[in-house]
Amino acid sequence: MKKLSVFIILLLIVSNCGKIKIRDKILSPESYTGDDNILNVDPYLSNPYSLDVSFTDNSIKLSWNCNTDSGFEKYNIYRSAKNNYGYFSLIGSSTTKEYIDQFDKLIFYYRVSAYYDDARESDWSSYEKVYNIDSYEDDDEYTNANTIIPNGAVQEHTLHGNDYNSDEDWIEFSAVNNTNYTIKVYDIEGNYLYVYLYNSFMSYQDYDGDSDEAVIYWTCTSSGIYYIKVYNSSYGSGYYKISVTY
Ligand SMILES: [Ca+2]
Ligand SMILES: [Ca+2]
Repeated sequence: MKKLSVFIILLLIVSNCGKIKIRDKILSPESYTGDDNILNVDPYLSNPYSLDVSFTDNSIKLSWNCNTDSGFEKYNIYRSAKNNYGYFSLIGSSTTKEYIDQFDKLIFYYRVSAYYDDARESDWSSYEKVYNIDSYEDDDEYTNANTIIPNGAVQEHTLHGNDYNSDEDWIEFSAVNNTNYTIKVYDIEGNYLYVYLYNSFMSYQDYDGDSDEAVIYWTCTSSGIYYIKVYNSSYGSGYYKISVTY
């Protein structure tokens, strides 16, 4: 009887360890540092593909495709601030090929897997990098431009557009006659960014465009409010910092 009790206790410990191990692996993949199966991965299951991100009602909408097998239960959605397998965390699940998320970081990544009712899980989809909606939106028209203070704080913006819907950012500043200004857009991510400078009559003053750093050196000849427009010439998404100095 004693032997049987010990056996049952051992059996419970072993089975619980197994459960905890699987659960930990699924819920805390950020603890993983290797590059083989971080989940209870079944390599024969099809993983989701064509993961896409769009923005709707200030939310992030994920959509994807997948060829599922029998026993399919749900999709698991993972998010990371770094493009590294070891840093992705499970944030939610969906029984459809869509997921709506809200997150306040400017740049991060998603991956999706398919989860089955016997605790098997497909490998992750390819990652999708997200340039989130920044806190200055909606600034797509010069009438909604946000103010930047010359010699003041640097601003961080994103262009959250995609192939069909481009973001455009307007920023205004007060300039003084006979002063030399430097408008610098730097730490650029994404495709070719253009920076345009206009006066308050929307008369074009100057421009620059670059994939690393775009700079306008400009001398003000009439005090007033001036407008900066930043956009991506290929409707892509991206990130930049902007400063105005004199
Ligand atoms: Ca923006
Ligand atoms: Ca904008």
